[in-house]
Amino acid sequence: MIAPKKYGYFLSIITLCIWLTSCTPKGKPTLALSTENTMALDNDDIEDSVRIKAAHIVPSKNQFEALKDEFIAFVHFGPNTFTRMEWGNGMEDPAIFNLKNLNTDQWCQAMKDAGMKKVIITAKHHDGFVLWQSRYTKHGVMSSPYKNGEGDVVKELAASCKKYGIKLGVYLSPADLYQIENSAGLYGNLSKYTKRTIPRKVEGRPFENKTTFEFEVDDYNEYFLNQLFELLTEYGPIDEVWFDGAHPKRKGNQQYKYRDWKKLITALAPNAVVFGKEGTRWCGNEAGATRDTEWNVVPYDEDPRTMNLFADITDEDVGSMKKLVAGKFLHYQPAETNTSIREGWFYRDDTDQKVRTTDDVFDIYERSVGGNSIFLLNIPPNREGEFSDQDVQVLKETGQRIKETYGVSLLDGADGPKELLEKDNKTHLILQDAEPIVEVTLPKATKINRFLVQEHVEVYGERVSEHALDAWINDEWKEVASATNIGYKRILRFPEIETTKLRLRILASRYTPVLQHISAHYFKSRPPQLQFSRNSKGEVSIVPKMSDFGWNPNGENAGANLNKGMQIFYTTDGQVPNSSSSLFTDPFVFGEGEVKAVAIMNGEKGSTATFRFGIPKMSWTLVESSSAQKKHEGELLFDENPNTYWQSQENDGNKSVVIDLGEELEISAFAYTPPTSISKSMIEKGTIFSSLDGKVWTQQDSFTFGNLINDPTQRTFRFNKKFQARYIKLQANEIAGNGLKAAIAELDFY
Ligand code: FUL
Repeated sequence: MIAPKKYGYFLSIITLCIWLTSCTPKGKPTLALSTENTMALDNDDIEDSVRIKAAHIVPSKNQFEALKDEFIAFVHFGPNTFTRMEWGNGMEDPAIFNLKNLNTDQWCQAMKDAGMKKVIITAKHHDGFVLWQSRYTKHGVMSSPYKNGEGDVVKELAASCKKYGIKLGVYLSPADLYQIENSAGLYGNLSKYTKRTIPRKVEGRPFENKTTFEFEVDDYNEYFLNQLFELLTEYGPIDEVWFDGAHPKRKGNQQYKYRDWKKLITALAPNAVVFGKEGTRWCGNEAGATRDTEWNVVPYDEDPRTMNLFADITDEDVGSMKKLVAGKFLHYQPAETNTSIREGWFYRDDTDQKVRTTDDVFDIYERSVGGNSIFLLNIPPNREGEFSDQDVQVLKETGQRIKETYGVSLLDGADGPKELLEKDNKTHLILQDAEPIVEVTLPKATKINRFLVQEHVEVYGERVSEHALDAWINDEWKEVASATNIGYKRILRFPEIETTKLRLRILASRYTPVLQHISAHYFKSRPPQLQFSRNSKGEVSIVPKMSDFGWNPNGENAGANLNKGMQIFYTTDGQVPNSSSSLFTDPFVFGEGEVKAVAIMNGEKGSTATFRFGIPKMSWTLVESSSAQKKHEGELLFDENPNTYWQSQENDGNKSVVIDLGEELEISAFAYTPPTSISKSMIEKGTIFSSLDGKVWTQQDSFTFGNLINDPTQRTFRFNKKFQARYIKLQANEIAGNGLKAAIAELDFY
């Protein structure tokens, strides 16, 4: 796409631009072009001109507000809270939403304690059940026992948000199983596109807001627009509209007229950033993983300002120069790192559903907010209409940690560029030197293990592509951390140092770097979180979770450094471990049951980690698998290695495995671990059969696991009744995403 003959022509345009636009006193310009939220690339563009354009892409006002919110909450609530499903089927009786109490003040208090600035509620999840008093459906709170059908969850939350100063956003699922499944459903009903007025008038339910719109739409788009109208006009200011791209099912080739939705949103909620469209984008996983380099300037093949359909951006590389030059448009679009505090998006129970520890949440906070993205953490309310105690505690501790660590800068009183040290981020510093350096001298020797830096993205976009931090140690500069881009915010984490001087070196940038803020911090490191594994000999190992400090500055093993002097203690009798429990030194043989472990470091105790191991698999054998791909044989589903898996052939109509447990055992539950390296073979629906002799089979139960592709984590299924079995058969009935092969990374029985 690069046309060399036009190179000279292009350069003269750039030179002209440089002359015509702002030049700083030393002569090096800060702006070569006017800044835009989206820019087209021309056939004339070469790599250098694309780089300059990329350095002039800035966030829109709404995107910049969304970035500044930094840490925001997600609330998944609805029939699934009561059915314990991840995805409903749309055919649930609304009476299932048997809510007796609702305490949205408690949600907002917990969010405030965590330092969260906004909450997004699933006003309608994929099942189509609505949490507000919509005029356009009866499938929702109006038909539930909550306040005798008069309740309105969105209204109660909006009132609490106002009281606690938290912004409100709405998740309105385009996929709608109720509208797909019921006979009068509007989704994919093949209705004609005709001119319709939004909102559609409903007898006795006038709107205070008298705005109306005319759109050429079909029944489902009209329904969707009417509901957006209600949500955006009757619940106070809405700061985010969240469009999920997931679809458990589709029908009638239903299309979404997003450009009409956008017109309505722009008019009724001008401050709302739109997720899943051109506003903000999915980070590409639901596990809280972050990219080392999260550019917010990304390429598009079409103009995102007029696009209707937005594909997920899941690649590791989202905006390198290589990616940008291959695009036709450059667009600013921040990522939201979205994950749940609990295993799953909806509340299931307080006993088996794991809750993330404070260490975990704080770690994701540092990686996401400190990695140029927005941290969207889901806290699913329980059946009492509250956040559970454990979740509240984690939110509180996370908030305290954020405040303790980032509430004060250790550069206060330091000697260095005032523009960057100022607290209120009103000033900025243009770094014009060929090798830009920012140096600060601290008032006294100070312990530091975090450094925060921000670019002035609002005005100058993101430009830095490589930087490093040095500290003055033993009379010389020593590099303590390095990373790629900065953008809105970068937090550098490194093992503790004591120093009087710091030096930030910008090693590469797309254009003149313009920084807005720097600060240094000390995080009182806690003993690490732990993780468990069991090998094929049945031996259990307990090790620090690598995701905690999985980066490798200057080739050092930062994890090992930080964990110096740590000891791990564990119990197998359900007791909470302490320094008098068994000391973990070597892997130990362990059968079925729960292991609890804790790391103790410098007299301080970390959070207790718990893992429930299933029946040991040493004497299991494979009786048969209906088929298997090469290198994915049946035995791999019980080799205690989640990275290997059984995978059936594509033309296997049976998709089943039979295992001999080696002896007759009592079974009460099973866990399915899907492979994470392939996404099209996860078993969404299946049946479990048991046998005592391998000949006579009894069907025990059928299971359904939702949302596996986006959230490929281990799923547990409890049988209605315990049973005795020596042989187990798992029959896959439906594969997620209409896949054709079945795969199992590990199977566990309890
Ligand atoms: C996914 C959905 O399918 C999940 O249920 C959840 O809402 C998550 C945030 O997005 O795509």
